[in-house]
Amino acid sequence: MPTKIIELARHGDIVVEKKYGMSLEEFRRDHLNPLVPVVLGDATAQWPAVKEFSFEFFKRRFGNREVEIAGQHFPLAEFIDRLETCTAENPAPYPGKLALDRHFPELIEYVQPRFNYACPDRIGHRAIPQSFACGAANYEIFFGSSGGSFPYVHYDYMGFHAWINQIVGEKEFIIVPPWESHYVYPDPADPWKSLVNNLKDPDLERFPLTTQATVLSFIVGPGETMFIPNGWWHTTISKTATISVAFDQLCHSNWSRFRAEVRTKFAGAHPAKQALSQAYLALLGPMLDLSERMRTART
Ligand SMILES: O=C(O)CCC(=O)C(=O)O
Ligand SMILES: [Fe+2]
Repeated sequence: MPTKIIELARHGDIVVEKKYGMSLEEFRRDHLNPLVPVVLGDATAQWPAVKEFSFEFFKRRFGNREVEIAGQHFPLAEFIDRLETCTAENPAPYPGKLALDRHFPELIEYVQPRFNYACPDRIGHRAIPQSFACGAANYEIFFGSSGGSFPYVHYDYMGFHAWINQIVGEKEFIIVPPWESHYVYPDPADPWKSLVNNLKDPDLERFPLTTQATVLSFIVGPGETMFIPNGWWHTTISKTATISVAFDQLCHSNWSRFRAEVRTKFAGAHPAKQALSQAYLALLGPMLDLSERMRTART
């Protein structure tokens, strides 16, 4: 069956599409390797989460569980009531983000299987020192209210690819390509964060170059998955109350970017330590490539 394609956004020659029934080969050729974002309409079709998760489900099963959101502690039921009743003008704090394995370990099986497009992944590999992976959480669950916007425009740290799986409600994504970083004013103190907080209505006195940026925005709905390759600037706004589950990926296609990020992260370390970590990653990359290829050949 041919891949079903729906155009979501276009700006000049940059297009964001939603695809159904895409082969792994096509994903790697057209998205993973050239670093082209895409929305997958059916990657999570097997996830029990897509059928089962709702605000009602979380209130019933975990309503009394205490969660910390934006520095405040709530029983989850109280936070959910707030999400569902607050207004777009006065949204609940966002992101209401929790590590799934720490807060809801019993729900990990609801976000399985890991679909092929996001495999292999090296983030949890035992050969990668935890300090390099910045303790990236396996799966994070995000609860949002209508109007809740991610607090800044950014790209994911350490050069990771981001996978954001929309489970309940609709979220708008606003993205800008990596080669236009100079139009979005990276924060000199945190170069993966932009100083511009509203890309759709920027402060043109402070940020005049944003008018030249290719800003693409589109909606991702329940059961759909956003793939954001490393380096793409992004932020979100929930259009309704939302639940999403996100994870990062490190593989062959972002390995060199990851090495560059490790170099920057440890720029202040002793030169011998830096040289050693770079030499280690230079050797490890091809070894992991080989072992991943052998594993694929066996399956
Ligand atoms: O789902 C969202 O609101 C965006 C999440 C995100 O970009 C991140 O956590 O890095
Ligand atoms: Fe992100």
